[in-house]
Amino acid sequence: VKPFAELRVAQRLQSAFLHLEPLELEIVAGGIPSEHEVRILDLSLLDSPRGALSRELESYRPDVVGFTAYSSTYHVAKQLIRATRERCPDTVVMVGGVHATLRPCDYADMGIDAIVRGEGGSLMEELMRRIVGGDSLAIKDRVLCPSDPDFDQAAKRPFPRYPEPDAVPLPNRGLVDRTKYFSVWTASGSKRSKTVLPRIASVRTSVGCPFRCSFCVVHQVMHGIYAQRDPGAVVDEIASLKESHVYFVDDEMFINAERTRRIAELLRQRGIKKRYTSWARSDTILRHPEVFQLWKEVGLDVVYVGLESMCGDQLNAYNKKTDSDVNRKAVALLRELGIVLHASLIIHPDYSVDDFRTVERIIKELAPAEITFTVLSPSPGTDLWQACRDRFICDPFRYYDCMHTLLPTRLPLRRFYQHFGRISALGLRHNPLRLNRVRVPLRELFRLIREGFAYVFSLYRIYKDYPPAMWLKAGDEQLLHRSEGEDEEESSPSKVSVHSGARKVHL
Ligand code: B12
Ligand code: SF4
Repeated sequence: VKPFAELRVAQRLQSAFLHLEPLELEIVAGGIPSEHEVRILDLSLLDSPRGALSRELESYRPDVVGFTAYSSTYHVAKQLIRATRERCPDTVVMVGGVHATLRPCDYADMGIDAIVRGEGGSLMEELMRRIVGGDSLAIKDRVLCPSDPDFDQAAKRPFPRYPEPDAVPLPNRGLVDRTKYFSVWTASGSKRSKTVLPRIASVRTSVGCPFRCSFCVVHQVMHGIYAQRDPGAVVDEIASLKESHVYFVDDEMFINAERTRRIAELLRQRGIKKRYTSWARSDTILRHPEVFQLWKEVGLDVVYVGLESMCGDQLNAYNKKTDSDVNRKAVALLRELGIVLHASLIIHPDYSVDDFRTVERIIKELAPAEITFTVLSPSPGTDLWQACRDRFICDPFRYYDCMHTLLPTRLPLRRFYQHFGRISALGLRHNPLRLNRVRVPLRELFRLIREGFAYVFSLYRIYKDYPPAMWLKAGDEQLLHRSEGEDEEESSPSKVSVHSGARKVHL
């Protein structure tokens, strides 16, 4: 089960610009032996998701239910898990995903049977065998059972190592409605675009990253290891996709330029013609312009770059190991290659009006580009989170989405979000479709305008998600109004039987 995003701004982002398939659950499903029946329920697609889960539990009566969650949906996952536990007391309930990996202790008190840390697909065969056999589900540092007496100790152990990439199963992509996943596609080789909202598939060719940016959890979860799939296997997977547009969900796909060169060459040799989006660091782009040139030729349209900031001091503070000059040169190089830049910039809660004005200038400098912003937010499970514990102005689980500030803002909260909304609107106005006057199908144009407005409007209004007493306050004054208590959803218990032999698994 994939939880839905509860905060409006995350919902708007998904309905307007980007909604990716639940690859994490598809990989887990790919590891479940074929004698078991598997379903995936992606609640992020549904209008009344809580009811949908209840109905599904009632009608399908799964023997095993597996939840996934990033920290941005942990708050919702927790409620859904509790509701499932109450409704299905005999069902095996497990959870995995980035939040479970970072902080398994957060799932300890909800009657869950197993908490999976790290990669899950490669564990499923063994886990299903144990479930059928009625054996303990605990597997060293990878699967923890809160009912075990040593759970607290086990939860403090280091993150498990990522398995050999070829041990990770291929995603089972047939379990979701593939027509629902899309991305806005602003790259266009001509003055007219057939679609700017294509259906999209996600592919992961590598996991991890050798860098150690202070706001990022990737290097922690992966112990700084960069795990890479074999180019042949990657190209086979791409060739098998029905979709013509692919989003690479690697943390940094191009770290090993030789490997990505090989993937591009194989795509070309095999005549695979699709369009691609990927993430890359600015220094990687500068180091290997020829690889990006090759990738442009085989279909790379958009590169997401975590520029984060155009100020050297800030980049140093984030331990980004790049500088503003490298960022500028990478932007210029992508432009020269005809690859659309998706620039991701971090807005620090400490920003003043002048800092926001600087961002406005940067937007104009980067254009035409897709430009998006996040608010610097310590992730659960990181040192930064630990260090900031006494400074959170709100429930840091419920509001963790890198849009809602967890930390006090220098500007009054309402003012901060007025500026945040303004730069986001400005960013949207500087996208390549608009600046290059690309003609797009009318239906899509109307949808983009409608959803784009709704998204920007939701950004301006983020401050309204905090108690009114905080709206006009700035800095440590905001600390006085820490929100307390959490609403839990009520759910009614019902009985579910457990079969022997083959199991019905709900992911
Ligand atoms: C692509 C991506 C996105 C995409 C959307 C991804 C999606 N499908 O929802 C976009 C660009 C929209 C995005 C947005 C955001 N993202 Co993001 N994103 C990623 C990225 C690069 C890859 C995610 C992915 O597709 N992974 C592929 C799957 C296969 O891997 P997986 O999730 O780890 O799953 C495996 C295991 O965890 C385990 N597992 C997972 N679930 C389950 C369940 C069971 C039952 C079992 C047994 C096992 C299991 O097995 C899986 C298969 O191997 C990650 C980086 C990373 N390394 O995780 C960041 C990451 C997840 N994002 C992050 C963040 C912060 C965000 C945002 C909140 C803010 C932002 N950066 O804009 C938003 C939130 C958007 C929202 N809708 O709520 C953080 C999350 C930190 C945290 N504490 O959770 C990460 C880790 C990046 C980082 N720098 O720290 N993101
Ligand atoms: S380069 Fe990207 S993936 Fe690597 S540590 Fe920094 S933010 Fe994380």
